[in-house]
Amino acid sequence: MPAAKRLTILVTGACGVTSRSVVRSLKQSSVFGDSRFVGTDVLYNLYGLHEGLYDVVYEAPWANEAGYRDAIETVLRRERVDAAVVIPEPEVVHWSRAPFDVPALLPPPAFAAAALSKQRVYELLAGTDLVPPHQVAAREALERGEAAVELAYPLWTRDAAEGTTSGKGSFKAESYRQLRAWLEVNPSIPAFMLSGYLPGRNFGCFLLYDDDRLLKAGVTERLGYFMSGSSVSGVTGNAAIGRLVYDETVVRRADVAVRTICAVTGEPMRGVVVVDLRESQSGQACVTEVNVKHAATTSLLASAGVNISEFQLLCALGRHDEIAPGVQMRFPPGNRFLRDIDGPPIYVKRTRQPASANGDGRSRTRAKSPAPDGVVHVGGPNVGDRERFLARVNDLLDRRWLTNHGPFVREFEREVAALCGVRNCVAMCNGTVALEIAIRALGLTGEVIVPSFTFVATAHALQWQEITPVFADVDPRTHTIDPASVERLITPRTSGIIGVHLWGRACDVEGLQRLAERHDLKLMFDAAHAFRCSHRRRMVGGFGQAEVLSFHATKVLNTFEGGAILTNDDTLAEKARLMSNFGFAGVDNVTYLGTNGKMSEIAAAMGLTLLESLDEHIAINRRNYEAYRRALRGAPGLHVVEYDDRELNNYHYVIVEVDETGAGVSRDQLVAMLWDNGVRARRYFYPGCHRMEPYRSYFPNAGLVLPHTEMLTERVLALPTGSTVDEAVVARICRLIRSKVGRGRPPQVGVAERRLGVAGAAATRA
Ligand code: T4K
Repeated sequence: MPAAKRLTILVTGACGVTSRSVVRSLKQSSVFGDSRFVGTDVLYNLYGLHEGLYDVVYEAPWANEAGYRDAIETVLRRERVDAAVVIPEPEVVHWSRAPFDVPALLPPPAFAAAALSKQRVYELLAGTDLVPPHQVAAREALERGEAAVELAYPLWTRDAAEGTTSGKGSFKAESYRQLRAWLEVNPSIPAFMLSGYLPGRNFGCFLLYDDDRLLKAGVTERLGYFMSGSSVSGVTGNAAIGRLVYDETVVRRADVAVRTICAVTGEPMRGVVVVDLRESQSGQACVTEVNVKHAATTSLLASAGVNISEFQLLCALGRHDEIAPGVQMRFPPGNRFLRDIDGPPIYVKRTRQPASANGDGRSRTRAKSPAPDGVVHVGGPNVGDRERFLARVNDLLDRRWLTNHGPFVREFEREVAALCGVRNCVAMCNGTVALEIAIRALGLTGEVIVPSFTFVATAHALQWQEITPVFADVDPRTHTIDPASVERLITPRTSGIIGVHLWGRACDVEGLQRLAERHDLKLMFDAAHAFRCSHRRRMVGGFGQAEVLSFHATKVLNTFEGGAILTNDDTLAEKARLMSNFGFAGVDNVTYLGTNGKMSEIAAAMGLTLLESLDEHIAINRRNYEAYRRALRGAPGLHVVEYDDRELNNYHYVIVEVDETGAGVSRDQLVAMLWDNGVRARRYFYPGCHRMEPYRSYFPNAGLVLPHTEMLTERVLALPTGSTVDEAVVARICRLIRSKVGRGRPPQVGVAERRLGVAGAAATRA
């Protein structure tokens, strides 16, 4: 096969920050990485060449000067250029009006010209809610007096001149006095763009179009942002810390803004644009400007695995089929970046490494143990980075948007959906309400089959709606619902099955699915324990018609209280969302019987913060689980229930089965001893739902058909783990356990007999 031709790529404005960011991206590309890079620039400042990114750079006049076309044409000819990336804006406008004979994907001419002026963009978007209230005011008018200002304070001022960067003349004026002072220190600005101050989050939305189709979209969010004057190179601008995210609402609004402008100019859209947006007081993302080129953050996207410069060139060359499918740019969660004014931006894949991996002791989310009172719990909550959580709390207080599907909840839903590989995540106030709403939205009625060996919420969520939970037995090996037991319980009144992925281990999903199909039943899962777990290499979240998570304080990821419905069914998701908000489908329009199941902003702030250290917490869980396994190996009568290491697990529950015959001590005696020593081990899920009210009264004989549940509820012990437990605590707990097992009085009856005995006793009690 002949070797692929080495391409020559022209990048204009070569010395500029953005052009260099594009070349850095292209050098990371598997398609264009070994290309020759040719630059053109006015070369008034050579600083930008110090990185040695280009093979050759030519001097060229400014784009509005007479010699510009000749200079570019000479370079194109001499270097046999295969494709071009055009930057900055004046050159984009020139190329787009009068294209050169080389492939380059540029925005259409009237669009490019309009975008050059903030004033024009605001005029074109006026009448929509995409821009805040605004006015352009001449310096003299403002100097004459307060009456020239039509807007309420605080307001945002910028230089209204065409083509200036957003930073120039930017200032938040709280009063006319402050505005006057700002005029004094900016004598060179003749007219100011005044607009309503947008206090919320700050985004740059990257959009790539071709043939009027949106091909790629992604968002940079600036978390800290400050004007920094100028760098050694003479470049003026700002520095930012931020992160790469995919924010559906922001993308939608940016796209609508672009389409609105195109509707006026009458051009089909193409090229790369970066729309800057900021959120208003009510969390509405508003456009602050539209850039018709890449941004200095372009190479950060490439570092995160999304090379938009590569996609743009592939479009220019007509090689669309080589572009990865899907509009949404996916970035690793918890990423961070630092973009200095002019240095190469720095991309940080995760905010922190798992404590076990770096061991440098600097992580603020390290295990702190034992707990302050010396008592250790099964569900000691993970807390995460306080400063980041408190910064979010400050944000939401500043925004004064505390609940009702606010920006943190929306972001949390997106991150959870992406992590679970599912189309929809509807966040809720807790797992139980999420179960209730999922059950209702799915239309379950009559009888629904559930395991008895689960937290009682699984059953209550049904009974609360007067649907009868019918208890199935579990597989004694996996502790999850046994499809054979389910099948025996199906009656004409059965409408569905709820499997529970107990301890984060997925049910026999396929067995249940077959049953559901055969008997035309709905299938959903209580995945309260199974966030970030997989089954047959597919993430839990997309199985059945819906899956439900819990983010209770004691869970691997907590939002204090919280839960979510995950589903690939958009209609079901929409229905569940309406039901969680009283059935409101818009102001004053109630379309369903609903309840209040909404997650609050502060809960989502906690969830987002903890997502940033999720890997760390899972690593801690795994370390504790391994430590328990090692320390209890060979202990008579004890069996640590194992995780399947071929799957993704959150290792959140350390479960031990105590066989009294071998251990010489009962599970309950062990628990009593541990509690006496400050170890709050738990008998999850004793005594089984069927032995709790109201079910015990409704189904007095249920135990007869639940032999494995009866056996496990007598044997199972959950041991403390999580970030409040370290290896020393695990060692102490295991020493306590070992001091007791294998020494006690031999029990009177064997396991098999005892098991029957318990079932028999249940029947007798009944
Ligand atoms: N489905 C399943 C399979 C579930 O396991 C759950 C909840 C649900 C559905 C319902 O989801 P949510 O509606 O809860 O979101 C705890 C939790 O309250 C419950 O969420 C969880 N399952 C269950 C397995 O454990 P309890 O009755 O054991 O809670 P409690 O208060 O005894 O706390 C557990 C341990 O955690 C204690 O040793 C104390 C410690 N703890 C607890 C809290 C709240 C702390 O150290 N700090 C804390 O802030 O149910």
